[in-house]
Amino acid sequence: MNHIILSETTMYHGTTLRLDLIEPHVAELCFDRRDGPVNKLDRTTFGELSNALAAIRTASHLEGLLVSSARDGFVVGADIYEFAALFALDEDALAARIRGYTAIFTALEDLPLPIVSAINGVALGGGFELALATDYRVMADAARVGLPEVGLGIMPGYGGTVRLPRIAGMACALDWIVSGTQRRADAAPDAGAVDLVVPQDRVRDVALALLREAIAGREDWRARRRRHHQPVVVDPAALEAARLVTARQAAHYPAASAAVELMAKSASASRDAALTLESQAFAAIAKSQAAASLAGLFINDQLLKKKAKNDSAHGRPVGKVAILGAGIMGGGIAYQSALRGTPVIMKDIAQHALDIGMAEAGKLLDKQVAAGRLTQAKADLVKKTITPQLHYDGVDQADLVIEAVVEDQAIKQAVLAEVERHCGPDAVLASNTSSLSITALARGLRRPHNFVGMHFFNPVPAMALVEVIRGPHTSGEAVATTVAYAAAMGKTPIVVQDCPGFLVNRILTAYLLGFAGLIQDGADFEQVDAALEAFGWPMGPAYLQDVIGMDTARHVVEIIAAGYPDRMSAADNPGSLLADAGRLGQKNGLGFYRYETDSKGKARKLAAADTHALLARLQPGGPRTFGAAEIVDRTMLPMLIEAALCMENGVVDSAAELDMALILGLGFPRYLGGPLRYADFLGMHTVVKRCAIYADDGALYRPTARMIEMAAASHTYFA
Ligand code: 3H9
Repeated sequence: MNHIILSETTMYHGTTLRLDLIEPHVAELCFDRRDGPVNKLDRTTFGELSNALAAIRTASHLEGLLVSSARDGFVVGADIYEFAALFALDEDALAARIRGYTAIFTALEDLPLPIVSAINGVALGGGFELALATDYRVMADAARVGLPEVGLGIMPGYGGTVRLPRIAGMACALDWIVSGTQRRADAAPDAGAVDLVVPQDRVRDVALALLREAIAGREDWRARRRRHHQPVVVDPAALEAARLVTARQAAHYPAASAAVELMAKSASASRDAALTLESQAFAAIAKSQAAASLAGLFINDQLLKKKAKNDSAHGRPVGKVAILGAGIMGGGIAYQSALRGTPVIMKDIAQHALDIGMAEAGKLLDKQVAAGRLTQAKADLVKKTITPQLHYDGVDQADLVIEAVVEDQAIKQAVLAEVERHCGPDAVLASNTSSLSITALARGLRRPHNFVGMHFFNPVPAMALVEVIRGPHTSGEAVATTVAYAAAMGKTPIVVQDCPGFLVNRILTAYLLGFAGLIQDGADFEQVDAALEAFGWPMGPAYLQDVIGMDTARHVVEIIAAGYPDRMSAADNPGSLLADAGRLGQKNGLGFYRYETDSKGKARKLAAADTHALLARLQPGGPRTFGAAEIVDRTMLPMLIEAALCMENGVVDSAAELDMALILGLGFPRYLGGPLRYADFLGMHTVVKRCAIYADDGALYRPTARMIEMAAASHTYFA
């Protein structure tokens, strides 16, 4: 039942917007979604917008229209939750649907009266495209505008590629659309995309005043509107630059490149013809793998945010933290915690380790200052909230204690048992381990219910993921407290059950063993790296092990493989062979590759002449050439199987969390959306069929019974 009382001035009222007569000849179209947190352009909104426009057209006394929002933001864009169903339409039907929506914006644009948008908050994607269909845009100083579509694997579809170049010029439009970045108020007017920037509380008044000027004829709104119909002046240099930038990514992320070509093609077209071309190009791009995956990642990310928020409500507040074990890792954790406002005690048994930890925190703060993100005074204050010490004083006041000593079970157990005696009875005790069993580490603790794993990824400030590992005795409150603290640090926590390798390293190990098998069968590691980098990994598996450090990578592979002896074996692991030869990767300048430090202090990767000869020891059959498709399958299939097993074993709660963990923790190619979405994209039937090709290569390629069932029933992980 609708409880809204319609006043005499209400011309139209929907659930997402309303139209009111605010002056005798002026109407206000106000976006005010009542069933959700933000104004967005979904099917309902377009229907209601269409109705509101019809009401305006029948009101012949109207002389001007104000477009505004009653929510904190303006309009956040198209409803991303509708994309899966929308993009499932066949390409022609999708193009027609989108063209239908753009026709509604065109109907707004063509109203025979001046129109001003009052952009009070974020106006992104379709939200900004809505504002571009009006004659003037007044923006709040705190608002942000932009066309972020390429970040979702798509291009603007509601007129952005048509109106922005006609209003602000081709160079601006290419820059905004290709980069996808959100623009603050200081950048928007210079670019010509908005007309005025004013304080937040003045936006509506100033927009209304501007509208009155236009109605009075002191603003030539008709001349401005004519620009929407003029051809775009092609800027060859900007076009060439945009082509160069987008070509590099086009294989996996085709949207930006397609948008550039579309704008080149439609520059001379009439507005309506250009809009038709845009709908067609949009529909083609919406069918890409990146479009499905990246929209999926947005939704996954929202789910994780919600879970962390929920945990924050159930966890204990964390006002102070203690870290045991300084060094680079401890220093990184201390920096991140202090930067986000939680003071830290950093305790170690060695002064030089404390010095390294403080130097690391200081270096990271200096970087923030140099980048203009922190003032020196604020950085100094943050640093003061990190207390390095060799004793346990004050640890009893910490709400959460993170053990970050060397990755050795006996040492960790001893340190944990000792620190537990110094902790408050309710303090959460967390171990930062990448591979040791939380169940085993909890043995010997007096309060195992307070004990949890907290696996930070290296380097801590750069890596968003934190695996929060629940042991058999860990309480819900300890998990919730750790999740909330990790989120407060600005990290993305994902809760996993204790098992060898937890989630990310377990799945990584399956991939590295697939790599090891290829090498044993004679593959050239450089070709494997090249094929997997072309497939979308930031670095191939050989290079990755060099970066991780061969000793660390080897330790992880050996421990985790030992945990799954039925399908994993670390025998003849190339990483172990190189580690035995003292080739630790980047850290000592030689691994699979050789490294030289360039003038900027960065490690430069070079070929190491003798690696092939060394690896030949693992290749009884001699060298063999593999095609890229086989290299991809032999490394990716073990990953997909391990991911499926993690789901089946309940290591993680949902497919969304598993995929996000791999994207954030491992740099899994985003255009694939994560291992499970990739399995969905291939179809489980195809995954199982491809596994059969490698059945002779061992249990690493044996799909689970559930996978076979899913293949038979055409089931997917994501709806
Ligand atoms: C587009 O427009 C394409 C067109 O050209 C053509 C299409 C055919 N859809 O992040 P928050 C929800 S592409 C649905 O927590 P913040 C979000 O789920 C689109 N829902 O807050 C959450 O809901 P809940 C271009 C959306 O302050 C709530 O809003 N637009 C959307 O940290 C608050 O979000 C974008 O890419 C959406 N588009 O950040 C904008 N946006 O409370 C993507 C937000 O129920 N969104 N929600 O969990 C963002 O960048 C951020 O959410 C925003 C707010 C900056 C808006």
